[in-house]
Amino acid sequence: MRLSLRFVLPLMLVLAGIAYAVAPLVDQLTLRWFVRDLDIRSSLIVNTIQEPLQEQLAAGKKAKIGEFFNRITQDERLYAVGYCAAPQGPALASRSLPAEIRCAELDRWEGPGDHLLPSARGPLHVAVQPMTSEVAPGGKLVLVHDMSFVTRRSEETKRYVFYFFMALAAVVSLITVIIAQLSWRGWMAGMHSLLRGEGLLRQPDPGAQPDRPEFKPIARDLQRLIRELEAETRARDESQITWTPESLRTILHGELRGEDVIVVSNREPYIHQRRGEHIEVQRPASGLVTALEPIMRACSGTWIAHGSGSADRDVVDKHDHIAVPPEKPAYQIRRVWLTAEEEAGYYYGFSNEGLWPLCHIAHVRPTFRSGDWAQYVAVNRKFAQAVVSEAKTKAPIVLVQDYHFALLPKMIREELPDATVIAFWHIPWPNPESFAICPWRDEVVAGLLGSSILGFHTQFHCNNFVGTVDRFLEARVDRESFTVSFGGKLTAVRRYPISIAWPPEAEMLQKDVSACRADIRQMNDLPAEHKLGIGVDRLDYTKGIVERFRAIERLLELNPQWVGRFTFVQIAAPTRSGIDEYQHHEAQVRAMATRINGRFEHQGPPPIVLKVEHHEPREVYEYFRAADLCFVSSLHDGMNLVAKEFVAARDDERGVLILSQFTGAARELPEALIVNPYDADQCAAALHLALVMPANEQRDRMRLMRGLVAEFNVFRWAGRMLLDAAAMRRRSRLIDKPGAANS
Ligand code: GDG
Repeated sequence: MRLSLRFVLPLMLVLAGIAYAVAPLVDQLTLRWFVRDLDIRSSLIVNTIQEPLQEQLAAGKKAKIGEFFNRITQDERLYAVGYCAAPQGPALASRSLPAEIRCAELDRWEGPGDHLLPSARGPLHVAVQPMTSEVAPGGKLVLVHDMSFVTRRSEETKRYVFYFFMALAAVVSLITVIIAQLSWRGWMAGMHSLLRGEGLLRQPDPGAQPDRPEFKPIARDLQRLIRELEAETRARDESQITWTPESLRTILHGELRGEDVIVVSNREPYIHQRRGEHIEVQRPASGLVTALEPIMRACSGTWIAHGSGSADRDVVDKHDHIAVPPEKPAYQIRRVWLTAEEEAGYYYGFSNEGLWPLCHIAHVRPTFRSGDWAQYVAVNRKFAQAVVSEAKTKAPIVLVQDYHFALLPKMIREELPDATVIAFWHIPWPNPESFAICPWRDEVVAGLLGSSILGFHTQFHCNNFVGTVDRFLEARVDRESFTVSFGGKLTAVRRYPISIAWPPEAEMLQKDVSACRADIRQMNDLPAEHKLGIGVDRLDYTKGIVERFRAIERLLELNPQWVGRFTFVQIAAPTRSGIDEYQHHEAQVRAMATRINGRFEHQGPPPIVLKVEHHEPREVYEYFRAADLCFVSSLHDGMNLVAKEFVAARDDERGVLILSQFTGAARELPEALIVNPYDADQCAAALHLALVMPANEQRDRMRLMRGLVAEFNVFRWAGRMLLDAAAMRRRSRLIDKPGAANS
């Protein structure tokens, strides 16, 4: 309707304009026709009245001539008649003859031309005709016609012309709009199917219209163009955004207005613990919580997680909800309760004894038990039901976190086909051969392919995943757009490198570096100028703590000047201690530290200080600020946030980062000293280099790394995934329901 009005109104205006422009022409034309008519009519009258006039003249009855003329001007159009016997003298005329018409000036009214005389009642037409009789040689008859009827007729004609053009406009508009609507619909339908690739890139069903190969390149080009435009716009927009919790909130308010956002993770963002009579709220130190909390606050979403705290059940409402943060509630946690058997099978068993070693090349054999798998499936199903019951709309955005929930995306999609599921895999994805070890590899991969977007830290992990799909599933893999089409559903596999909050909380940097250096050395009974290295990890075999200690031992062997002058503090937070492998690992780490320290006993402070306990984030940062170097020697790590935290802690632009080449972080921080943790000699050389590195080189390296972490912070990580999801939803609305995207 709007389209029709947009077209019809201008057309009407144009045609009205034409009618207006044509009006003077109509006037001129009608005038000319009537003048010609009156000329003919005048000749006719002259011929008719010549004879009676002649008789009157012959009889010399001049008075009768005036009467005669008065009589014949009763005619509605004949206004006046006059007779001039000669140029001199007065005319014999009817009473109505205008004074301007004099016998002496009759030449004015003769010859070619319209001969109009203006008057108060309108134009008058004057015709002068010579008499042909012998009785009045040289005499001339003057006939004056009233032309006001011409103006009336002309007005009428103009009105008809205007009506004609308006009617024409209406008919033309109607026909054009009908044709346009028909072809627009056809064209749009064609365009949408073209963009979907239906009938062009693939045939929806064998009975459908025949394939049109000539359109295939156009369809492909169009799809690529749209993708490129989107990528370009995104890149341009993103490069102008300084990512902070506020900018993330603002962007999400704009992009995801009113969208229903649900996060699912195993670990909850707030844990309620019973301490005697009191209930204490703990915030696990986790990059994931830091990244996702601004999203939750911005969208007032729901975070579904395993309720693991000893007082968790005591504080929830009857729907297992609790509003958080406690000091200023902005979103809610929905707690899911697990039995001891479920936790043993799903969390300790399949997730941490199966998938964790399977995905990390750390030479610990994965253990797969069918009982664990059954619990993993059951717990994933339990969380899927929680997602469905928490969804406020049919198309929520669900952020599924980590390897504990590989089956969840597919389960959610079965219940909520219009949901946008973003799954993020925080650990590496191994090559297809390694992944094939998993007895339920097909189910795990198919489960993840229920996602709309599947994220990894590095392109290498994306490649491995897509390779695994290609090898084991009947799926269509597009390596150009990095999408997988499986079971009629498209999954985009994307790289989203995780990071930390920038700037770090002010509290972390409150104590100045010199005070941190002095206090930490004093606390550990170390001399004031003692060289200090730091390592902070969960006590996990993938973190390469054993290899790190071996490298320290090698440093002291190769460069004995550091014996008694260098100490490495290892903070090792206990983790998964219910699993045998972790217990063996802890024992191995403890024994190794004791052996190395024993070897260099009596030569000053010990080379290794091992602290197997959880530390508060503020204490961790104090160690980072006090150290001369930080050593991250993971055997395999999705990203490794410790490396980025060390960089963030060093606002003095000092300190050296030694970083394993097998971490995702190594791809983003090439200014670190990159090492192979299996090569003890190389690591020892890096340690020595770090200990003697001049201040200006430390500053140059640190400055570059700080710049990167500042720019590529955790708010960008979260924001990019959600912006991609928002764009995906807009596109699918546009393709599925033309016009809906604007509504
Ligand atoms: C997985 C992936 C990926 C450690 N000990 C203490 C403590 N921490 C903090 C660190 C850091 C976090 O824990 C560890 O993060 P990482 O990234 O190093 O490693 P994972 O726990 O294995 O995390 C990993 C990450 O997911 C995110 O996607 O980077 O590759 O394996 O923040 O500071 N914090 C406190 N006390 C400790 O004793 N407060």
